[in-house]
Amino acid sequence: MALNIADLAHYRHAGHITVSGVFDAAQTSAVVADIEKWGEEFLADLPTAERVWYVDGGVKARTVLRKLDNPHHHRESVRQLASTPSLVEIVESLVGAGVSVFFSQIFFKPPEGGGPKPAHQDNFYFGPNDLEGVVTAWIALDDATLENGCLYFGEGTNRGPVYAHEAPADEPYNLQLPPALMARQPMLPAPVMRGGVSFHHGNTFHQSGPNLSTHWRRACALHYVNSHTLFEHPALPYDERLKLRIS
Ligand SMILES: O=C(O)CCC(=O)C(=O)O
Repeated sequence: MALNIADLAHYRHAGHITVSGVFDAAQTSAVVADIEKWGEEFLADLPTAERVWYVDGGVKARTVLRKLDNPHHHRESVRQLASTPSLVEIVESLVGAGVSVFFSQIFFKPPEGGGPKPAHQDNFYFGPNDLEGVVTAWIALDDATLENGCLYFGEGTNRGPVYAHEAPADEPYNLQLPPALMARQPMLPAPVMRGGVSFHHGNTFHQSGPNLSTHWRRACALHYVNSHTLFEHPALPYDERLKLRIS
């Protein structure tokens, strides 16, 4: 499932590309079952002070997780996704051979109010020594649609700089691109069907809307680096000991 020359040219130009059908229904269902179980355990043990980081503020009727960090470290089901040869082949074609997962996240985006993720650049969060050495593989565990909060991208922003981000005073983790910059940046939706993967460059502006549907929009984001890329000046703490060599 390697990318062809036209696909690679599209990625270099637009800063992202979607590949359908990388995983089948059995694979996505197994991961969903596993992260649901993990999420219940995590929520039960979550200290009050950390709830604001992990609980979705948009869903008022019940307590539900917004995200979980480093599933590649905690869950065998996600390690299997991360080392799937067809996925790794694409990742290597984008950043070069010899890749590792440096960080990963489950985004739950629950039905009936799951909150939006404001526009940001992963390379501001990660501060890599090589801006070209980071690619995110965003795996759709459910269909991601306009209604349930698919990703939106700023076409070609991968070819621009990394901008300073700002965060609301009470949400220091929620770093985002300044509103004045976003006012002049069109963002285009990129729906992905379950089992498809959206790959984006670390500089590419991206965001997601709220979940206005009655369906989950769960996804697993694997942040890969090539063999010489490190998070040298990260904006938030990332634990390098959790880096997982894949190839
Ligand atoms: O899934 C989302 O809503 C946000 C994803 C994201 O920011 C990422 O994968 O880098």
